[in-house]
Amino acid sequence: MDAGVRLMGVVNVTPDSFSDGGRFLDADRAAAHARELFASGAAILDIGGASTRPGADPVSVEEELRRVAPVFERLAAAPVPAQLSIDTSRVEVARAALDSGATLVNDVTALRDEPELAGLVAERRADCCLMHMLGEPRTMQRDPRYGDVVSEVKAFLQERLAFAVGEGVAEERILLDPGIGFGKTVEHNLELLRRLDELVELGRPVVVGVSRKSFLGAITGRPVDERVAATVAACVLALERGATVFRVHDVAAVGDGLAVATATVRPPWRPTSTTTTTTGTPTS
Ligand code: HH2
Repeated sequence: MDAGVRLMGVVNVTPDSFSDGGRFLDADRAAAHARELFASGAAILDIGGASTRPGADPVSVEEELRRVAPVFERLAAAPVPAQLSIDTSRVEVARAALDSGATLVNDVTALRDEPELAGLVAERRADCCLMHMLGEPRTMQRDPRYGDVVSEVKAFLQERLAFAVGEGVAEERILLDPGIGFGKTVEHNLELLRRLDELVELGRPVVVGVSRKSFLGAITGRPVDERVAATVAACVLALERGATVFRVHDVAAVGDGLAVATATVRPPWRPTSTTTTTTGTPTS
């Protein structure tokens, strides 16, 4: 796949995540799942101990740490050659993860919940993903409204980028994310995907997290465990509009979709050895 395109595999160490809650609450299972996602093609493993699904109640810092710290310890004991990301907005949780090998902090509050997190990211020279969210998870899906969703999300990300840089985070370490499903209607999500190129204009890599989300269910009528094809379609369109990092649960399927998409929209395509005959002709 194109060198700039990266899959970020989701490792939810939670009892209540919207699509896989409870499946990887045990640290051994979560670490094994992370390794499987890496084997399937994830360049980044995003480990989180607090659900941000609509309506989710916040968990304590102690509980969040109790969930994720053992997973980072297991991965540090037998390292995986992927970038480790901590999905948190808490300084204490981020610090523990950075101490155990994480080099990316994925903060869905874009350094608003605990602004001191910016200083930690700067000091550790970590990468940082800043995501847009309207409101907070408990209430964000109650009638979200925008004038123009794309310009508002863009202005927000621009302001958060400036904040992070002002706090000492190197600009080249920052990723931006429109926060699909975070205080947005189906139409808001679609408009953001349709006009993603406007966010790419901010000059930083754009991350998208469409994986299995409810707007895909609203369009296809499918339950959460049957949204892989819809996820692939949304990722392919996001790629075409300039996204480069894809936060997904179904790494292998999305990887195949993006491999075809990158070969098509970012030529030249080169055959891999397993799909070529001895004469160098692609087999199918
Ligand atoms: N979405 C979720 C969580 N973290 N981070 C970024 N940067 N972008 C996203 O779109 C994003 C995110 C929600 O998905 P999931 O982790 O599967 O569910 P839950 O929050 O219920 O654990």
